[in-house]
Amino acid sequence: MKKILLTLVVLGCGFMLAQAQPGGMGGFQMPKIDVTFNPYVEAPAGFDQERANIPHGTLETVEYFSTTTDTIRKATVYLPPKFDAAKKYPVLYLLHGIGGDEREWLQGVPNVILDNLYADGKAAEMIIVMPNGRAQKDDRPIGNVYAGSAAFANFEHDLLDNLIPFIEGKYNVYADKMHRAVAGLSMGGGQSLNFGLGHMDVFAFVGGFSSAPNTGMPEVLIPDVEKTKAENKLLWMVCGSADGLMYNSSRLKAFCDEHGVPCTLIEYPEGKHDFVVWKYGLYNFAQLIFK
Ligand code: FER
Repeated sequence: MKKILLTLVVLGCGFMLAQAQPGGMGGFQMPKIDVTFNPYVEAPAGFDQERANIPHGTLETVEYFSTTTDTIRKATVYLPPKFDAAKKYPVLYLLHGIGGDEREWLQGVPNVILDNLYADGKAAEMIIVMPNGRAQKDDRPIGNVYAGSAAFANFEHDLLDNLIPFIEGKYNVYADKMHRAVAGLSMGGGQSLNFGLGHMDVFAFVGGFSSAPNTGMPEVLIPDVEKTKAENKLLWMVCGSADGLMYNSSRLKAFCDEHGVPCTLIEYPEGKHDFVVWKYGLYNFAQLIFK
């Protein structure tokens, strides 16, 4: 009897270990959903390497008052090379992950990637706004960052009611959906899919890179298939094949394919939950928006 019990315990532990995620991104691996991925095309060598002999954009930090948190909040802003205050620009809102803040995306050198795209004539000129997506009074990524999920959901209000109006007051930018995009990594990917598809009157272009479990169910993100087909201009996703979070992206991709909603999901070969995949995401997404 004891032997049988012991065997069962050992088998049970083995099963649980086998379920654990290789990427170690918390929780257990969700089942894989069978989808047809869009073709992966490697980014050209050097796409994320600074080139000395081309014009460079600039990075600055802005501060705005948020009625959502009743605090002054920060965002990092990238202005394209030869930024001209007399010209009107579209805006990409680029959102970070669970352990990040308004500076996390700098690890992904968005300024270098965009400078290079402009030098090669591959992207429309745009301003990139990298906010702090943890909308709570103390928005630093300290302690148990997984406990801050509600603040990531709350950012919907800060973004729509406070940050977008602030950016549109401070910079000479277009203020219509065809000139606004939202994309992000992990928790920021989930936010982008939730807010972008939830507010198609605000954002025409939506990107999710390695989107996290905060990603809404497809039926919630796309309650009206015909409306989404008519109003969304880009739904673009990427996730690493070795990232335990593929489930969130593939669930949405499967729904889109079933209902004829245009949607891209690229599986980054051997991609993990890191900036290799997210830089690739930005490199590609930036070329597809505002055109
Ligand atoms: C989770 C796994 C990962 C989760 C969030 C994440 C809220 C986010 C990861 C990231 O933003 O990098 O179970 O639950």
